[in-house]
Amino acid sequence: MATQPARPIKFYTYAVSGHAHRVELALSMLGLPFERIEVDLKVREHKSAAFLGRNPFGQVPVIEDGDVTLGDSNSILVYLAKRYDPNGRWLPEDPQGAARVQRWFSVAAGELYNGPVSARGYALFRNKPVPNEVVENANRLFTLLEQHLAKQPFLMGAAPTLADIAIYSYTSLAAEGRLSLEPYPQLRAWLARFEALPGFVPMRRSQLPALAEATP
Ligand SMILES: N[C@@H](CCC(=O)N[C@@H](CS)C(=O)NCC(=O)O)C(=O)O
Repeated sequence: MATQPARPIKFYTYAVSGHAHRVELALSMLGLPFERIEVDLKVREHKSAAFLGRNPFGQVPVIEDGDVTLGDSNSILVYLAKRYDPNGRWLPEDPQGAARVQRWFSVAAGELYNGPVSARGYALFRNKPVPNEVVENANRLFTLLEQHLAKQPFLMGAAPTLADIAIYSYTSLAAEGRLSLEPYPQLRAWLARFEALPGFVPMRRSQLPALAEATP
C-alpha cells in the first residue's frame, strides 16, 4: 500500500472550522503532503457551483487525492487511514476495534455536535446566549468523557486513534462556546496528551475576530 500520495492532497478548508481541523490533524499526524485551499464561507464560496461539484452538501472540509474527491470530516479520516496508514494504527481493522471507532464518529456527529459544536455556533458566530439545553448536552458529554478517560489515556485505550482526532477539535474549543472544562481534569489531561503527539497542529486562529458574520 502506498504510504504517500503521488501529489500533495488538495485540502479545502476554512480556518475556524473544527470539522476541517480534524482533517488537518489527520493529514499532519500521518505525515502526508497537502495543499491548503481556503474556501471563504463569508462570501458563500462553499455554495458556488464549482464547490458544490466537489461536495453537494456545500460544506468544508473536502479533499481531492488524485481522482478521489471526498467530503465529510469523518469519512475523510477513514479514507486517509485506510489508504495511508498500512499498520492500522489509527483505525483498527478488527471488527470490534473498527466498530468502537465508528461509535466515536457517531458521538462526534451526534452528542458533540448537539453540545460543544452548537454552543460555539451560538456564542462565536451568532453572538447569542447559548441555550441551557445545549449547555446541558455539552456537560453530559464532558462528564461521560471524564469518566471514560479516567480509565485510559486515549479514547480507544493506550494509543491515539481516529476516535481522538474526531472528538478533539471541538472539545478543545469549548471555551469559544462559553463552556468551562474546569470541572473535568481528566478531559483536560487528555487534551494536553493529544497536543503532545507528533504531528499535532493547533487550529489557526488568526481569522477569528472577523468571523461574527460567518455562520457555518
Ligand atoms: N458532516 C460534516 C459537517 C461539516 C460542516 O458542518 N462544515 C461547516 C463548517 S464547520 C460548513 O461548511 N458549514 C457551511 C454550511 O453548512 O452551509 C463533516 O463532518 O465534515
